[in-house]
Amino acid sequence: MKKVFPALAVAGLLTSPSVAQSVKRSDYPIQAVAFTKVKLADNFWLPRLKTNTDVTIPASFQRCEATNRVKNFEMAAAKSGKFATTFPFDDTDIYKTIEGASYSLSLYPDQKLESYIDELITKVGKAQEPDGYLYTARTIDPAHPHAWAGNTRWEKERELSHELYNSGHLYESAVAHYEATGKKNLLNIALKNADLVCATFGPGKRAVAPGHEIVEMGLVKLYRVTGKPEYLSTAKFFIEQRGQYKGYDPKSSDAWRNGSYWQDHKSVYDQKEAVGHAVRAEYLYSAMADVAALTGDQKMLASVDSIWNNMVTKKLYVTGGTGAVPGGERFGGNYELPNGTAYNETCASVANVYWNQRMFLLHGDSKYVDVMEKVLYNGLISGVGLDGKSFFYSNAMQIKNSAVFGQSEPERAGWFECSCCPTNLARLFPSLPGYVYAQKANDVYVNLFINGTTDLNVNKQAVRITQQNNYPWNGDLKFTVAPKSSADFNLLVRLPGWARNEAVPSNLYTFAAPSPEQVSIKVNGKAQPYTMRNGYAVLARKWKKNDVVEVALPMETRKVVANPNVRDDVGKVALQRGPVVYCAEWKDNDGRTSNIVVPAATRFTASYKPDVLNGITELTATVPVVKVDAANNSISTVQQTLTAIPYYAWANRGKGEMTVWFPERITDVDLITRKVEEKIVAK
Ligand code: FUB
Ligand code: ZN
Repeated sequence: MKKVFPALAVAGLLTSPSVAQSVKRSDYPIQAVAFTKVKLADNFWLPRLKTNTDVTIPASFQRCEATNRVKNFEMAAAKSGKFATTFPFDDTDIYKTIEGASYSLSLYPDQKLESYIDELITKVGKAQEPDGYLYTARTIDPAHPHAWAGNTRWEKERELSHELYNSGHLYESAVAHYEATGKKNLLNIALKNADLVCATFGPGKRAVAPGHEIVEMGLVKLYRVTGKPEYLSTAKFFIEQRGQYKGYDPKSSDAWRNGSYWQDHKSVYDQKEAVGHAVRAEYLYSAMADVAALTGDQKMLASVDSIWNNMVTKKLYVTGGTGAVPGGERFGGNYELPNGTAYNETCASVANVYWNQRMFLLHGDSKYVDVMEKVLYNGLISGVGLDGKSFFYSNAMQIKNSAVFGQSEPERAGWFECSCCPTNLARLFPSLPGYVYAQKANDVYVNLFINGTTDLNVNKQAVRITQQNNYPWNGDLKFTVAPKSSADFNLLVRLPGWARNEAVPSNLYTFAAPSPEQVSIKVNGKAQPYTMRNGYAVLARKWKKNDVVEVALPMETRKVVANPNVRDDVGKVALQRGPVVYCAEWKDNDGRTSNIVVPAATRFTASYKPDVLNGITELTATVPVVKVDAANNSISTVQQTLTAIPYYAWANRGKGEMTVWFPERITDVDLITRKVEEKIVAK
């Protein structure tokens, strides 16, 4: 495999002098340390990345073959046949898997995989029309395009054709492939398509607010690689097209009729609230952050700041999930966060990671990383089973037995007809090393606590940082800082909100009681004085080779309560330890969880179980559970051991009840008859 060219690293992204025409300097004030520069050695994440490489990516490629997604490209090349899958965006599953596989090649070089990717890229290239158009749902048989595609190119782009969505994923994939392998075969296909897109859309040309955002983020990535201004200006043009279509009914409360489903109900400059289809929305907000950073557009920045505040104060589940409403896979109204029907698409969590990373790079505030960490350790990885090949599309917040409540108990599936989520995870996981560190001049940010090593250049001085910890189970963090020779710089260690008595950076969730435990920081064994800046402990000193920083984060089990406006959570508590949010699952709790009460005085014991669910810290406590008498005339409580597991680990041991929010009093428990209860337990 061709190694990444170190000389191409510009601003945390890579630019080839042979490709770049002019590299624009204005950008995010903070730069992420590129994923290629961070080598992980982590007990929690590395096995997940390995499973992604060994299981998820091969399974995704295999499913793209088996479900005719690859065949679509072959037929488009031959201009014959019939589109053989369901959705016009099915091409993107191949792009996303190539993207994930490319990142993965940087971690685990694999000649066979690289050759397979090259074969697929050849097929993609052959499916591209001479002018750059790439959309198998039309090219296979232009006289009979997909029903969502319209009779002519772009005609239905505002609604459902996904032509530009496909382009966006192509660009993201091409840049990852180029960065990881140095090869331009996919990049050239992407650039040809992007040139067509830029020639077609823009002032005085066609105008549309893309029906499913991501082309904007993709164009920005191409701009970073090539320096070609049209890519950035077209991204901005697309963003600014929102709110221009006049055919909606602004008075309608229906998200489709009033345009909010597409974030198309008003100009982005007037948008203040996270609305509509959550994946679309969070890709748009990510692109707004990109474009605001690259162009200095303060109005766009103000909008995306307001939208983020709305999301984090009113529309975020305690697990980091977003997009509460199943109809339209969309954000609900303010505080509309029901548990029983929570949608929480896995792709929305992927998009939320992208968005929060960009917000951090804009503002340098740890609150964005706090949200990102919450998503990463909870609502994102709940989307994939421990086997790496079974997935949730929607991430439930509460499962009550179907026999009683008529709710079907979800099971993970290997693939979906609309299989956006598995392939989105496949691409996000191996890019994780790129989220650990960031830099701005003299400041080195440590955002995530993931074991491994990074080699940085701080003020032209080589500095190696090594992390050793047992996070997220243990709060003792150790960093070895090794400049080549003594060097002055600031190490900014994120002190997570949860370690500072802040459940989220808003009043949406708070801890039931403050903890008196304090963070402690030592350097070379001695207490280190530090100042706080935007949620970071600033350790300013002349660093010497092998200085050791020890940070102790208080790792207690905390009860979380929701803002009383979240109706479903009133009178209830959730459990959190470190960044990990817990749930109770039927398997550990005598077959049921919807009868469990967690009174205010409950104290939990935390114990690490290496053999349970690939190694977890489990929480236990003795609590009352509600029982109904045989004649269904009276209820009583019996004391039982409540065993809680990390939310992300549920649904790996069969179907059954699951609870995140526990009533504190028995009056808030849903009763079921004794007969049904016996049936459930016997199951
Ligand atoms: O429309 C493409 C993808 O399909 C969306 O991002 C998902 O929500 C699913 O609807
Ligand atoms: Zn999805």
